[in-house]
Amino acid sequence: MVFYDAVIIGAGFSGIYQLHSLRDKLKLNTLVIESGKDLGGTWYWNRYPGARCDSESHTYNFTFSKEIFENWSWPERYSKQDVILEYLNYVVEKLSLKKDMLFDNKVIKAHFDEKSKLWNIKTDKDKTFSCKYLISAVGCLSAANIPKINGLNKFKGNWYHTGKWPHTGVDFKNKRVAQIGVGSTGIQLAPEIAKSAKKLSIFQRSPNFSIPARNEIVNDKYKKKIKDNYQEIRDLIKSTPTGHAFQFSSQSALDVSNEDRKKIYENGWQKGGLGFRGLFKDITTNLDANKTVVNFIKEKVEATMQNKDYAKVVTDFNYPFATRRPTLNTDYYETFNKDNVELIDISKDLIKEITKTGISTLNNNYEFDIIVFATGYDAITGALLSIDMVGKNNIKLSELWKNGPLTYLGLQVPGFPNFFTITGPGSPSVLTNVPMAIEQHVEFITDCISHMEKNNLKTIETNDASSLKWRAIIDKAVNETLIPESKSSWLYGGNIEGKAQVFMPYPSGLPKYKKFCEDIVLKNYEGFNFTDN
Ligand code: NA7
Repeated sequence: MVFYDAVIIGAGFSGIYQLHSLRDKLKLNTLVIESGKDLGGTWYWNRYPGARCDSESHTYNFTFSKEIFENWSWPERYSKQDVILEYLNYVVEKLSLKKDMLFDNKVIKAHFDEKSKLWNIKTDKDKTFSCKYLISAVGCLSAANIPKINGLNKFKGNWYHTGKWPHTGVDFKNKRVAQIGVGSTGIQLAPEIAKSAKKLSIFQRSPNFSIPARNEIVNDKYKKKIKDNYQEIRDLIKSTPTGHAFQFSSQSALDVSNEDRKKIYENGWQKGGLGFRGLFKDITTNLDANKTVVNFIKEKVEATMQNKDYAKVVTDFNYPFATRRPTLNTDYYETFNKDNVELIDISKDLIKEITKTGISTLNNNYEFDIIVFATGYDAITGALLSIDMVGKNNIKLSELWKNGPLTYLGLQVPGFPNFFTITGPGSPSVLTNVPMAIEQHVEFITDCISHMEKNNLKTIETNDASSLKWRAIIDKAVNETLIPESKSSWLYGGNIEGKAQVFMPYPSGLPKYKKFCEDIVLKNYEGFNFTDN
């Protein structure tokens, strides 16, 4: 068994910055263990055609180093998967991090030893390690959700999940393709499959709101402006609730005339991007305000789609706008105007089973060569719970979280000393431009470990009271919004059969969260307990 001061699970954005911080700032002997054959996390796995980030490129990167920021240029408004992967490799190379990463090893077990106060870790390749600090950087959207549909094992064609896309790519040319799922991923993917498939059949269970991305190649002048404004950009994206470079309007959607409101929505629609949801302050808190945007989007989509039956299905919204993560698209609605694309409403005609040759619904039998699952993830807790994690007094994480995750600040779990979670449940994570949440968490964890090392402290652990208090703060805050109108979303665990329905991320924005953390540190890490032997 090899000893490290710290072990980090995962080599995506979180693992990369955490390794740099612990190894280069605190001089701790640190190892990253990664299940993929290389670094990148989400951007290593999600190689499906059309995979692109919804955050604008210059905001979806690290900001901790001016030099790293300024020496990189993003070619498009939103970055493609392969470019983000190239960027992460650039950062890792610049900081010489790869030598401290172990790939192709999935952590399958992590048990806390109460005598030694160390974590004992085992991987699927039978490698064992022990460490003082264990940090989860497993990501919120990494445990693929492959729906349990009867008969998948009988299917004679090929099937894929978007989050585990083959590195060799998939050839759709002249193929009959089924795509199940129309979340962010499915909406990016469908226009790409439709370009070459003989036929694309899109299976929709719930409609999704989607705003035009308006992606574009950026020119040198724009690139220079980004580089010249490092500090301003950093300050801005660290100060907005979502970690994006847009502010929410201070105006109510109900305080303007119908005409003015339409103009504002139209401008937002033409501009494209996630900023659309910030056009009025009460879109996510007032149902009447929300209805104005729903009606606008319906009109836009109906005007785009030639098949009016399809238009009805994709706009049959059964939850308010932005109560799930809004998606961005490039020609998604236009794709339904192609002759080789059909829409199947499986909320009415339920999938019965997968057969040798395709998919049977209650009313129809369809034949396919390829089935693509764009069915999302066991989000936020799935990856962590796939590890056999045991804390003090033999508490299993799966047992402790049976009725929903319990953490303090999304950073620590009661009964799991010296174990930290980056973007764990209870963090602002997926409700923000995620790298901004990651930078905050990594810096908090690094400062905390530095404090422990300086003061010869052995363990840090949160307690039940603090985590219950944190849960109550989250519940109260989310209940003041319209988000509970969509409990079937993955934010509530509603997409996974049998998963406890609990709202998982912290919903009140990054600056408020950061202030919480700072106050806690000033009060000598209130809510955490340290031991020194
Ligand atoms: P999402 O957003 O979870 O979307 C998954 C889609 O798959 C959604 O349309 C689901 O319908 C559908 N789905 C899931 N399970 C089934 C079953 N069993 N049958 C039919 N349809 C199903 O995942 P994405 O990968 O698109 O995006 C995840 C995040 O990645 C995204 O928010 C960004 O943060 C990046 P449902 O709506 O549940 O009825």
